[in-house]
Amino acid sequence: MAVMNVTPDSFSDGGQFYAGTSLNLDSILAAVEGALADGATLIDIGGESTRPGASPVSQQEECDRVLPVVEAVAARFDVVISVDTSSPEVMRGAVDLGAGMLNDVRALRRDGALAAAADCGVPVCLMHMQGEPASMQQKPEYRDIVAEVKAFLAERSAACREAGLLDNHILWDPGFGFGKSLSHNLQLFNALPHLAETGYPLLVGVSRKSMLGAVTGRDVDQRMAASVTMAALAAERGAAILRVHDVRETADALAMVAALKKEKDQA
Ligand code: 7PJ
Repeated sequence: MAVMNVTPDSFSDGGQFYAGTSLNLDSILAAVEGALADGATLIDIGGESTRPGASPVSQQEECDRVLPVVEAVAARFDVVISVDTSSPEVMRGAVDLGAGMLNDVRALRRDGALAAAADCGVPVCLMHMQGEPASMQQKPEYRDIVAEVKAFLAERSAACREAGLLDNHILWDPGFGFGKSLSHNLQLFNALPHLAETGYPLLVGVSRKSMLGAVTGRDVDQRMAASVTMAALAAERGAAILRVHDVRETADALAMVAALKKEKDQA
């Protein structure tokens, strides 16, 4: 899954598709074309920065950013488009225009989001986050991070089924970096095989995140090796989808993981 942020302020790639404050559609289409050539099979389009400390955007602003991009990408490419949003209006608008998946860092907890997702009828990624982006990294606390994340995702999955979503349209994401210390993130990562046992496909997003900077001491533009390594390890531990910035390098790493698995399965 290739990340396409259509925000002026995302943490690793903010503003890359902007000329001043106006969005440049051609530069986005070129980036999508590149990501597909590099091996992406899903494109995740987001219009709200959820970096630590970010403030929320209005639904109107988010619609204005995201919907023209979804429309243009859907018209031009045969690829599954995921929209990274918590906003029911963006969900409905994007799926109307051809999006095939919803990715919500708030796990459909906003008013109207569960109903919107059920009406959309597409797969949904439920992500765990403690708190809100504006304050989530201030003092994250858990008694048992793995048990709490798992219980949260199970509760949200039950809410989804009650709202009418199909069980096989639900994906889980532990939400690396969202209200978690380095130790919390590492514990969760080590627990991926345990989470995978639940049967929900796992989506993992660690690409360029600060947990990698905390371990390696590298700035955000120097975290590719750590990102690719973690993507390969996540795949080995049962992740089904990797949400990444460095598509080509990650695709090579995943090809190696897949080759090892295939050889083993044949033995
Ligand atoms: C994630 C996400 C993630 C899912 C972002 C960033 C911050 N959606 N949206 N999982 N992260 N499902 O790209 O680092 O980890 S935005």
